[in-house]
Amino acid sequence: MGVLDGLEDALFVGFDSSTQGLKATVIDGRFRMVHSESLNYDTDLPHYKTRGGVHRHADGVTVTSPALMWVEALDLLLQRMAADGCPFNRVVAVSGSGQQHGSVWLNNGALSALRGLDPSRSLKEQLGGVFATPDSPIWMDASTRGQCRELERRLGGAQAVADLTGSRAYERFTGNQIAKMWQTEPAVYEATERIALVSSFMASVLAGEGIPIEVSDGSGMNLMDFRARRWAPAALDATAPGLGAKLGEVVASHVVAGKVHAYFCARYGFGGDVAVIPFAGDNPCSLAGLRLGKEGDFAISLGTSDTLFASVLDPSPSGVEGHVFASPVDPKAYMVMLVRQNGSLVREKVRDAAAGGSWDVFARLLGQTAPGNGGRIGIYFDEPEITPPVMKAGHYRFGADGRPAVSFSDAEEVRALVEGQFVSMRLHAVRAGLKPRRLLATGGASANSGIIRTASDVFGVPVYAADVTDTASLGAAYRALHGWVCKRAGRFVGYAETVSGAPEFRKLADPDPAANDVYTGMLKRVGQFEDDIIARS
Ligand code: XUL
Repeated sequence: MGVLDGLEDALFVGFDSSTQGLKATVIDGRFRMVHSESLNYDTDLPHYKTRGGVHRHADGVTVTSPALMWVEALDLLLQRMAADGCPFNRVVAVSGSGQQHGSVWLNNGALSALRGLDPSRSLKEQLGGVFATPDSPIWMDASTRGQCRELERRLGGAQAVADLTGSRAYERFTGNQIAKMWQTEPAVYEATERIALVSSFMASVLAGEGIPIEVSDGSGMNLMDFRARRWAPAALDATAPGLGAKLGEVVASHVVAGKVHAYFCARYGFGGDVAVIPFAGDNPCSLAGLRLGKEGDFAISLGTSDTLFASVLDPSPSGVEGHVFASPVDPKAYMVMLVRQNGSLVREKVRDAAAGGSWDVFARLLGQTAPGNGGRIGIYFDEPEITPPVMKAGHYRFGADGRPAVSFSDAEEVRALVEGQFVSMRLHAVRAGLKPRRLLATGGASANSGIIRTASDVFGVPVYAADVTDTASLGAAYRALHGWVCKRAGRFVGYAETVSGAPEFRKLADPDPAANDVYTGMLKRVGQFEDDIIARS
């Protein structure tokens, strides 16, 4: 019997609680897309007054989102899906994806409020009072530099933190955010019974109980022993007192962790026994959506942040850059990843300034210049950057002679931006020992052929794409299916075996060797310019 036999009509939902909005993708047991729906926080829930789904604080480094907005979004999204006739009664399992690192601070009454959800009142009405702080620190927050240095000092240096937790201390990683909360707002810390991630929080709302933090998302906290897949006592102790009890256990990715609460059955028509598979981070879910497994297969995700990631069996974490997470689909594998924070927001800004807001004009401008941009190089940061670690925003332009340039023509600017982003990504991939042999593109910008061509030329490898650009919610739906298949079989079933019938990828671009040589020649210069910028920031 095949692992999917009998599941033709069963449905699997993948939610994606991203920085900007909430989505859901519904597939059947034959990988057919049955339904999808999305909403945008800024425009659909304008009363939270977010921009890009976040609140940027006046200090320039603190970034939070209102946790209640995520709750209200869930009701709104499900209402829209129900109104569109989504057959919730056929759903057998749900899972989800959440922006990584963001934390939700639940107070003493929260778990009982979740258990007692009443279908005659909205989630917003019932869960408004469950937060020890209404403002959840999110991944764009860069305010914990001091806490990072302290963690590295306590654990024996950056490499020691990476060897234990998979990454050196990073500002956005949840443990450092927790240390800051304990130090600066001890009353909030004391009032907190449970610290959830965005992923485990959304799962907990759906299940009406505390769903644990899943191993791949738990790897983004600087708190978990990423090989043992449990909290590292030394990291907990170095972060805040009594932290283990506030975090709960870590849970494997593919198990049934709860069932959808009666609230959602009564309001939206879910059946009475729908499995909740632990929600994971957005990048781990994208890895699942792209079914990454083969040696040398890398994903390049071009979204709010740009990330490069792959599945590996034998990782060596770096104390300088990059992350290693427990895999969300294989209890014996790992995920390696680089993050560049200044991704699509910078591309959109340059598109607005140089191309009148049009991607078509942007593509035409890109076509007007040759690879290498006549020696011009641009490095653009609108936010503090993660890779390379730059604290101060700024646009840096350099002429062919290596001297700072005040401005570029529109065509030069567009090429400098796209080349600068990918050459930097390749540079840091090389430094982290990552060697892509093919790239699978995902995220909004993967639909842009000029950008994809440049990625292929810079890395010197072919680029492929899935049919959907949102592989995080698709991956969450695949993970719901995988969890269900494992439960039904009563054993761990390989992920590759489970998703082998999913649609093939399409080739988008093959690299041009001459252009690739030009980019290889640029690596050193870009590295030097970045090092100068880091030294000044
Ligand atoms: C990953 C990271 C971002 C967020 C975006 O470490 O910080 O990619 O996950 O949602």
